[in-house]
Amino acid sequence: KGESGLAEVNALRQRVGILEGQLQRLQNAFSQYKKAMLFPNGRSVGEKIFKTAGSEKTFQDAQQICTQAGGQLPSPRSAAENEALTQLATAQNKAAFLSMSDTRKEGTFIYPTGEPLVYSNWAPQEPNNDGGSENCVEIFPNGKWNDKVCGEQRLVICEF
Ligand code: 289
Ligand code: CA
Repeated sequence: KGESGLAEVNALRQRVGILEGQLQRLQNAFSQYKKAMLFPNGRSVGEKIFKTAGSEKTFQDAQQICTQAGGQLPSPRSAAENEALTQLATAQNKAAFLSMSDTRKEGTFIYPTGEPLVYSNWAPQEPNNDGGSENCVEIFPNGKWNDKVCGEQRLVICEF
């Protein structure tokens, strides 16, 4: 009994050693994969990833592109997330659409989930609903936000 117990412990030790090696190789491969995946048009913030393909589309088309890719339009919920989007917009020198809109109730911007904003970075005097028909939100290369007509074409950035 004592000897067979020792053999079992040794067998388990060997299996743990093998698993540790496999985990290490997986971690190395994942870290390499992340770097390659984010180069040059992606940014990661916490568990979020933002990525742009560089093209410009209307809000509706941009929404569809992101959804089809398994993501969604970007919902920056903190200064750090806004900064990551700013870097992508700056690199492309283009304003990009965010996910939020006030189509349901003028003046109340919500996420696609229906939740009201927990963070905002409006440019001075914005949102102003210019011409009475600005229900979408663009982020400028300087990181500030403007409400904008949804039918305009803006840089597509998706959030994953
Ligand atoms: O069509 C008006 C827009 O292009 C923008 O014009 C001005 O920059 C400001 O009035 C903005 O609020 C507006 O979205
Ligand atoms: Ca505006």
